[in-house]
Amino acid sequence: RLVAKNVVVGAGAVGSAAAYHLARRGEPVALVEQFGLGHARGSSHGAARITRHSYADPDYARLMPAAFRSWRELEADAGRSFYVRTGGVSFGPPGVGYVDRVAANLAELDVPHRKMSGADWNDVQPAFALPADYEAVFEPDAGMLAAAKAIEAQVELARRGPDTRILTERPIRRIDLEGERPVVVSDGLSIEAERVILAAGPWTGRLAPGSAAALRPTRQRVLYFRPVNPAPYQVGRFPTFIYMGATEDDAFYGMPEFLAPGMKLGRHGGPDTDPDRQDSTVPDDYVALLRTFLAKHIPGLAGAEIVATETCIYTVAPGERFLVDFHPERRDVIVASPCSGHGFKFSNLVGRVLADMAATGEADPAYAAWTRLP
Ligand code: PYC
Repeated sequence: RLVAKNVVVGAGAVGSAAAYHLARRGEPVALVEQFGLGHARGSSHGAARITRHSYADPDYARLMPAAFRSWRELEADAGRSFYVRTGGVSFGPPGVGYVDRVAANLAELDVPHRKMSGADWNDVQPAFALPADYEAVFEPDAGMLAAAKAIEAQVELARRGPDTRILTERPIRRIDLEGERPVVVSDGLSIEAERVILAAGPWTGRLAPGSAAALRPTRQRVLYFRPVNPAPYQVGRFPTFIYMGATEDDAFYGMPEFLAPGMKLGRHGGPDTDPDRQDSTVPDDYVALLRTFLAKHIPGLAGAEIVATETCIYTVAPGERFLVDFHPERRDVIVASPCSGHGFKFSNLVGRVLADMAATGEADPAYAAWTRLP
């Protein structure tokens, strides 16, 4: 049996960020991961993620300036950069209201942006062929984060703390809350902790049963397209994009080629799944759906070769919000599921918030929009 001051369960984007921020505060930390570091079974793998202030939900838009700052701080600590500025466009058919809400939030935050019609956007960016009456808003500061490299840096910086242990291949079976202190139970190993941060991605609901009903793991398919002439779709010429249609499942995103072969594209949303099941199949009808989307909006990519595929899991909370809170009955267990398919850009900041919650036993009201455990 080990005894540890802070135990973080899960070494993905959020857990590694929490360990880094605890170590940065001079706190001892044990970071426990059920697989190897950088594994592809959860939500944190892959080369890149979109970052943007362009949010329709004002609670999340308002937290983006702090999220951008937190990546800059990580870059300063690590001595290398993870953010690349590509610009990002959000677009969709008229009447949906998404673009209006995004533009209103950008205006409120004083973030540079330009709202325009589909026709105007096509003039700016000839790779696109949006219907003329579409609505679009372009944010020049949107871009991408080098996801895998940033997580590696967080782990590396966590290791530089005064007393950091990283335990891999350690599946956590349960968190025992019977005694005075929480005990994190693995096979042949129990760790008694002063505080536990549970950041286990799609496995979080199982380890924090009170929150399980609110957390729904869904399986996403991500495809990498490489056209014969990739130059117009590369960083410097092509932006990240978010498309939002009239229905919940009519949502797509894409980003230029960056640290991976091909341009990344996916539908935002997927079927419910069991995170223990490994399924990397990509159904033909899903490929057809993406090609139809491309034919209508970015036609030069519709026939492009698919050079790689990935699956990953979203852990979706009600309203696509985050779930970051103390356990309802005790302050020494913190449950963190800031995902819902849009969490990576916040993950370093969430790590800092979690480290502060663990160290002080208090939640900063500035982040109250996240802290909603049912
Ligand atoms: O939050 O920008 C985002 C995003 C893109 C794809 C999935 N989430």
